[in-house]
Amino acid sequence: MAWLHGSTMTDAAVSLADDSGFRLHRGYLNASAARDLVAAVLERVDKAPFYRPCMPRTGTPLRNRMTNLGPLGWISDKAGYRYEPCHPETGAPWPSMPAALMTIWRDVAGYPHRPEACLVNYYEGADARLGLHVDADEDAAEAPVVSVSLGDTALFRLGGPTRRHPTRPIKLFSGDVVVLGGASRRFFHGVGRIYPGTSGLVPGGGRINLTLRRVRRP
Ligand code: MD3
Ligand code: FE
Repeated sequence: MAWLHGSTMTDAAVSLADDSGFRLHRGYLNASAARDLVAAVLERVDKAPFYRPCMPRTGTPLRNRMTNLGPLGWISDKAGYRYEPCHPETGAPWPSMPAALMTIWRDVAGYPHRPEACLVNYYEGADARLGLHVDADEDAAEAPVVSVSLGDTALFRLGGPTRRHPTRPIKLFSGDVVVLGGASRRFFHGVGRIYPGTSGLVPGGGRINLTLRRVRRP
């Protein structure tokens, strides 16, 4: 298993040997917990539909549709990347985060303050992916990012502090929870591909990734 290369096992969480603060909780949610979480998310997506944001300056549409839950949501438009309290198309406040997500954060984040944003990324179809980037739009730089994978398997790539740093491929399965703390919080990362039809969890197929973030300094 390629993703285990150079890693150590510590009570169900996989860390990299260089201990960059990356933690993978493989199978954190069982199938029934994952199903309940998808239902809670999609119920909220009814009121805050997936939409396709645009790139700063150029206005080119991003590849994947997204929405947000919680007091703040990550958005992108011609003016830039930022966090906003309302959906850019409906103008309504983002729906609440499901209680299960707060429980996951409390259990794995190792951070004493609540997350403020849950970005819901929807990877539809065989060519869905996410280019290599860093998450740098949050002021709470000490807070980790927590990610929950639901639905089809993804080939995630974790790089390092610069774009030229080599990337490691890590398969993320439905129910996996990843914590990006410490130095890994500022590492380049992306999604190389989705394996269509590997899970029936998301209605109509595809993958939903939830990223929980603290945005403002507490
Ligand atoms: C590594 N999402 O929303 S989740 C993103 O699968 C994002 O949708 C991917 O990258 C997805 O910004 C990856 C895992 C993840 C999230 C945040 C990170 C990995 C990260 C921040 C720093 C380093
Ligand atoms: Fe990211």
